Amino acid sequence: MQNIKNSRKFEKFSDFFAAPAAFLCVAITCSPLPASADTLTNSAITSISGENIKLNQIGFLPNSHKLAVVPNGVVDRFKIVKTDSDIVVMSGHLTAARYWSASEETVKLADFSSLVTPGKYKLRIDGLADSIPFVIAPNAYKALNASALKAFYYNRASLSLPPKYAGVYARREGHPDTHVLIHSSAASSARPESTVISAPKGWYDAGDYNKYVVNSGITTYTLLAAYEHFPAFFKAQNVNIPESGNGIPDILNEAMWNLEWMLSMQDPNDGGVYHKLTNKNFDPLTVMPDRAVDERYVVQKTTAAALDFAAVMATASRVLHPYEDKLPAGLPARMLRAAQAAWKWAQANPAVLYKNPSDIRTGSYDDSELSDEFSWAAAELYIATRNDDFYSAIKTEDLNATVPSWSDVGSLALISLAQNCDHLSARADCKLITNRIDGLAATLLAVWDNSAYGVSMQKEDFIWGGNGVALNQAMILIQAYRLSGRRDYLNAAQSVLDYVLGRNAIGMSFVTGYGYQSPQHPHHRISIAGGNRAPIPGMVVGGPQPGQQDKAGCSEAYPSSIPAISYLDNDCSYASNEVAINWDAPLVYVSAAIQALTAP
Ligand SMILES: [Ca+2]
Ligand SMILES: [Ca+2]
Repeated sequence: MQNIKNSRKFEKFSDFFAAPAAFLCVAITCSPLPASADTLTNSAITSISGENIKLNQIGFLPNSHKLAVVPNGVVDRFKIVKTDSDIVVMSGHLTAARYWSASEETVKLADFSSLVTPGKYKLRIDGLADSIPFVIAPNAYKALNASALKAFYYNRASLSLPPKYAGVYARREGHPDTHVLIHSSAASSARPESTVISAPKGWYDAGDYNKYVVNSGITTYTLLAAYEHFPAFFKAQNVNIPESGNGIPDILNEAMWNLEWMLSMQDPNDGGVYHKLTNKNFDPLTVMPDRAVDERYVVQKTTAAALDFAAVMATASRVLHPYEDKLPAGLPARMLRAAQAAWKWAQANPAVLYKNPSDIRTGSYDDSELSDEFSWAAAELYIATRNDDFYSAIKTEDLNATVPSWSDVGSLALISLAQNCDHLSARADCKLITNRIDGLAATLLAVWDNSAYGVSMQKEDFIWGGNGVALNQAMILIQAYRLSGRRDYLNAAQSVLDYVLGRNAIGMSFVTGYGYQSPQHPHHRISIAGGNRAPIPGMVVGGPQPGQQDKAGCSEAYPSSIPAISYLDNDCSYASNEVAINWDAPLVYVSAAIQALTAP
């Protein structure tokens, strides 16, 4: 399933190292950074983390499940004190010490779920420093959620960002992408090599400025699903983007920014979809979008791109339908027709796999297992059309639930089918669909229940983009909770959010701008090139993983090779500290879900 081979980052930056000019840029930006008084160095974080109490640094909802990780010691009790008065508001027993192989630590857990009164508190253990202050608040995750969504706006291509919306992150337009060349790998008789097409908008994918259909597919889907599952939450949200107040929820406006680009990635002559829109090489790390002016290309039509496109367009036609009168005329219907044309192309071209042409050195997102993409596209087309031929094409009997990733999208079919089971034809086996989701969630729950850190992630989940793995585990747990109402599923999902926000072996929040300690130097060109300001907030970094594929280009050493500690807050570290849209989208989903589903 998910492993390092499947990580496009690995593929991508292997190529990165093969490009001498780009490598030089890495070397330059990896020179030692000036010490900053208000940021802890990575080594400092690690040196204190072992003795520290670790918990979600953003805080909790009153009815959240609430856990903290406590270093092993002789004490077996904890207290919670109010920060303003030092009054003890509760005390409790720590769990027995247990070993977590991912961090090679033995720790205890403090469960303070019964504390539900809003306020500001610290967790106290005799003989240890108090925990950082944390809040219990009814809207604990609303700002985080809005920021995670706003991060997409900050990463929009083809748009200038004025101070009115972007504040200190205002910048000039980058990548109009109105003059994009058909690469030789994508040439056809109707569109020969070097034909000019226009394909503006979309989001920059990650640390780089390229746009990839496959990865933006799952990303856009995750945003659309967040709205489909929690419409009231998002209808009430205003994230201060140009489309705020236009009668369409901002999350749908944000999804539209990429959907409009994706539509332009389809060849109208045959329904095929280009795999990516890209430079030939990565831009230097220190170049802002408006100064990154390399020629842009669309490269090779692939089966995976056609199927992801079909799935996302069919989903969008469904989710956007209620706003049809506020959208360009006929857009949902146009999206469904585009989805069907892409599906038809994939039927005729069922095994066209992506491989970077020799002159293209950017991310590849290559995937050789496409049965899950066929199932997902078929499922979304079935929901949109209720045509039983599409249901047959899902092959639900062979479709096992797995934790979603850009290359493993089968569970997205199950999620959409479960969501829409009330509106399907008699062919749909909703019981089987529910059981598949529940079966996977039960496996994750068992891990959570037995975990020393109280999380569903295990040592093997610490791969490139492990925070994305974690948040997609939470996506599955949340589906199981929505289907079964079993509270443990929501608690386990809360624990994933806790992990990403600070209850981890490093003791830091992995979301830029959120938490007492958060990434200061993400591998993200706009944040790096933007100069002396905090990184763009609301972005999830990949997180610790032992591969350290970037260490040859980093002047700072990783503090450890232990999976859950192998992390470097340095912009050279694309293997642990890059950001990506497909890790941000599940943070949008999960933080909204927990805010919306946890009883007030
Ligand atoms: Ca809006
Ligand atoms: Ca696949």
